[in-house]
Amino acid sequence: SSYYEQYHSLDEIYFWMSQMVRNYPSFIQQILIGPSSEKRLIYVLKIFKGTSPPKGAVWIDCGIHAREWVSPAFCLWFVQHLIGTQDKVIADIVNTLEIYVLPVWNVDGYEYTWTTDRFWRKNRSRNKGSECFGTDLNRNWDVNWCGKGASKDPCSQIFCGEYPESEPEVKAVATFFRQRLNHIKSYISVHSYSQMLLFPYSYTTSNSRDHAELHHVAQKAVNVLKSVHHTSYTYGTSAQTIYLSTGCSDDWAYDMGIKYSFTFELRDRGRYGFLLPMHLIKPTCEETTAAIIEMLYHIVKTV
Ligand code: 0X9
Ligand code: ZN
Repeated sequence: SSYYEQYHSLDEIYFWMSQMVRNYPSFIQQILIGPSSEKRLIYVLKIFKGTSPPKGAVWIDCGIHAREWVSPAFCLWFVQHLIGTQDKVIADIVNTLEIYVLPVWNVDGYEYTWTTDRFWRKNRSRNKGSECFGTDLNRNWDVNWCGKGASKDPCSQIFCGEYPESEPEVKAVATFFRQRLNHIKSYISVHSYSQMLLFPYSYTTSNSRDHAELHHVAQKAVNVLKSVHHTSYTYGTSAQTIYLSTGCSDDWAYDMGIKYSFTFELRDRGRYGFLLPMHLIKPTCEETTAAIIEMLYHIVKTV
């Protein structure tokens, strides 16, 4: 099977990134956004093919949770698809918008799932006064930080950290966003599993100001996704569809003014869970790509 139908170690993914910028220097750039807690480097790829200045940017991150291996696999697939296809809609997107892709956000945790504990979720930072390691990078944001659906216990899988943005992985992305706030139109975070497309809010069961439009975009995306391999997704606000949680990246991005904020939970619904077999990478990535392209096309038409 092809490179994109396999899971790859962190070192392989670093090498892949360097090859992408080397092979496509005119439209892929690699941006160092910061070191992780164990001092590994976190890189974002920037893809843009336009000749006039971009009308905005969209962000896609993968691998915030270490054990969700199909997520980084998706980011690699998606970048390759953007640069490898002749599709007119995709050409329109990459000629109009800058696409930022963060293939592995939680680099330390991802490495740890390859070497030591396949089911590790959090990052690998030390916690004061505790034997337990790690903060949940999706509970460490400055948005109702450490309220419901987050924990102050360093041993919890949903530990919110010592204070908002205490984790270098979160700080790096938050800083990147603050430097480009008016430019970034969309935030898309890719997790697994449970086959859901979620949008704000997560910290309250109330609807956001943009609920009708976000609901409409999610509905279109889920329909397109299903048309590829008959995979069913549920969609709706995080709090109403999955659970209440606070300090999450998607809510933070939305409240900073990034309207099109979404979180994907990719395949499956629990048969394999985090251990999604390699032969399911291809169909998962095909359908998710179709859904995200649908969403980005909606954005292109509004910028
Ligand atoms: O709990 C999470 O962070 C996500 N689920 S996962 O099983 N992949 O850990 C859900 C994130 C949905 N969005 C928000 N809760 N904001
Ligand atoms: Zn996750």
